[in-house]
Amino acid sequence: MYRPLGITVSRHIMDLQRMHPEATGDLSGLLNELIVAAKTISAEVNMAGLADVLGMSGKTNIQGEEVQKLDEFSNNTIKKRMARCGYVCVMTSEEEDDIIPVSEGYEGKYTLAFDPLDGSSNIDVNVSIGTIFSIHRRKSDDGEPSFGRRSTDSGDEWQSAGDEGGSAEDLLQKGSRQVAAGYIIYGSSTMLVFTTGEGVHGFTLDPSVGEFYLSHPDIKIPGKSKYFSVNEGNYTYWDENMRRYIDYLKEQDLEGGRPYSSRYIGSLVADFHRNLISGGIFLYPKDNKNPAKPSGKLRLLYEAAPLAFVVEQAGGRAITGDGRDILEIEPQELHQRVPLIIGCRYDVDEAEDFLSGKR
Ligand code: AHM
Ligand code: MG
Repeated sequence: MYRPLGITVSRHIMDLQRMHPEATGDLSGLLNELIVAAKTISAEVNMAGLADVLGMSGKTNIQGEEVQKLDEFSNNTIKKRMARCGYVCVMTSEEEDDIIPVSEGYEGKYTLAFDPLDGSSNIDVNVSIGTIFSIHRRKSDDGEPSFGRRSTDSGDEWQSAGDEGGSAEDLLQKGSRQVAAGYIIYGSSTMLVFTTGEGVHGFTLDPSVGEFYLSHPDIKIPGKSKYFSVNEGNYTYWDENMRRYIDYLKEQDLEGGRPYSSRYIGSLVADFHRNLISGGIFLYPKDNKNPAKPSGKLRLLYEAAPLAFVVEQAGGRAITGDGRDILEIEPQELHQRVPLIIGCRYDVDEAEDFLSGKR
């Protein structure tokens, strides 16, 4: 069978590291461990229709072992692998209430926030789902530069780390301080898309050899699109500006490229990935559906910030629609929700004008 002599993701990571002679290799190590976890999850996702993985947890499989739901399985896989990898000091997961400490003696200099399996309502219906991750340096680290460190970081507030575990404070850092972020989409093929602040690169898993190969180097999102992704069922809960914007996208203006087409999968990674590659704007705005969730549904640390880092590195933009850039938000709590408007720069700018009442 033909096998391309492609660039594997490990080689790509080593190449990035080589561009930074000061790098210790910890970020490379961390990414490689995460990739192993992703491959494990991918294998399980692909077996979902065959093995007795679907359905409620607490069931037993043919060997009498307890079967976990896929989102639990994904959470546990990442947690266990990363807790003893030696590169992270603390983690947080969308699936857990509190911070996840790492094993004693394995404290590293990075923090990891992850959504182990986003779009879990789509698991049982064979729709693409994904893992999202976000990596920061711990606040208490010495701040020595390594590859992936963003050039805007001054490093001023960084102090000596010692070998203690990290805290929630280490995780509550704004998105502009991420050193790496990305996602794995379990779709018609499994793809890893990530950035370390030097462009966005996509890798496709060849399941027969268990390797991710570089398939989408230096991804750039189109400047403008003709697609919008939003749950229009929430129209009645939106404010007037948001309604006017969506009405505007649906009006006929052939020269201006309207009406836009609608594409909404209801699985953030799938919607985002589609828009990243083919162009589009995704919106999960604030709404008044649930008074307990005035900022919409999506989470800053696990969903909005990592995808914002990816989209900005690809030339796009991510905002809240109330005057803030996603990457500039100082998180107050681990599970904080934010409105998310993300995608092609022209479209996000235009949405911003509507949502701020300028148009
Ligand atoms: P989850 O983290 O519980 O899976 O929920 C997040 C998902 C996103 O993938 C998706 O964009 C959104 O929820 C869809 O929500 P809705 O069904 O309200 O449109
Ligand atoms: Mg999620």
